[in-house]
Amino acid sequence: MSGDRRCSNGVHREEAAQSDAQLFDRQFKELVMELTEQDFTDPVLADALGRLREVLLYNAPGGKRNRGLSVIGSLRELVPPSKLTPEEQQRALLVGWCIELLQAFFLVADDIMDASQTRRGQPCWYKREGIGLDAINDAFLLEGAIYRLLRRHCRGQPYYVNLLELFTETSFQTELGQALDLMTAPPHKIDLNRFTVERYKAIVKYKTAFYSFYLPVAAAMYMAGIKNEAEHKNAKTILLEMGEFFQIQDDYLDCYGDPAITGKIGTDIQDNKCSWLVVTALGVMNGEQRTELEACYGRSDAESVERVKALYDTLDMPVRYLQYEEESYQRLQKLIECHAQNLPHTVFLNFAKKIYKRNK
Ligand code: DMA
Ligand code: MG
Ligand code: MG
Ligand code: MG
Repeated sequence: MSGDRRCSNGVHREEAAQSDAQLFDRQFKELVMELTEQDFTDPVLADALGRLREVLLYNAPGGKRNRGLSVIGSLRELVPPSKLTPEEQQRALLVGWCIELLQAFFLVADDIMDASQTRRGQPCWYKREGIGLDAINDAFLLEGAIYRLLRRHCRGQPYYVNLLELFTETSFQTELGQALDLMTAPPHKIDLNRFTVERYKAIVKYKTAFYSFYLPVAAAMYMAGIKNEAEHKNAKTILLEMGEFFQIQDDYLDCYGDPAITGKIGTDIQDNKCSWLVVTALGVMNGEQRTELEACYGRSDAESVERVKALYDTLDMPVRYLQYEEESYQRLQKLIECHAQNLPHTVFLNFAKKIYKRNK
């Protein structure tokens, strides 16, 4: 699997990654055209396809594209360059876009459910003039687009069914995770006892880690012909750990990130969310502080939100976060050592490089 390597040094790898990113961006326009002009040609659908086009253009690009680009990135680590045909590279970029579409589908819905204002530096889709809850159907359109594309481009491949099952299974896991996330945060029902470490871990594993980390690497593994369950289990162990850390960062940035950089304004405190910050803070606060938190968590007025943030500051949450980040990074390196037996470590290390110390 790892014999014939083109990327014998970091320079080639950087170059490949750069041109993959350019090809990836260029491919998007083609996909939009394909979905909106070639897939269905019945003229009575013109308005609906126009809508789909708008939804795609507004919601699919503009993110970090880490998930999408890691399909081709991982495939390059798994298959020797001489065996990777241009057609297969195109398909890997396409499968990457399918993951970005899955992400767009979840985010459009997530922003409605979380009552968020902005995403990727622009108003959330449902917040746009004249959109509102029609965005629910737009989310379904984004999801549907995934399977149109997979069918058109991958139907003849030996891994087609594996990819289909992977996408549907991962979607369901994410939906279960979102259910847990929402149920643990009922509006106006503050019960700090709900916010346990166990519940937190379950939420983030299901709502984030499977689709953001396991999905892109598993897709590349199937494309490379790696179907072996033990191999997938090993990769999953490492990737779910990364996913947990990634969501912890997301929770940290919800409160401490700069909206000009993250592109979104935090809502976790107002939404009564079981965030890493509240779970960790609960573990170190005294009774008086707990009473204070009970009085101001999960409320949308600015003063209550400020009181929660003041409490987080008193408890040195930014320092605790940095400590956690360092520990998590060390733990991950060990996991890669133990679990990435037959898989090239670079598959995981490249991913890790993109997420540790991020501010976006
Ligand atoms: C996001 O959790 C999970 C999914 C499946 C979209 P979140 O609400 O914390 O995400 P964000 O902070 O981006 O709204
Ligand atoms: Mg959200
Ligand atoms: Mg959410
Ligand atoms: Mg968040």
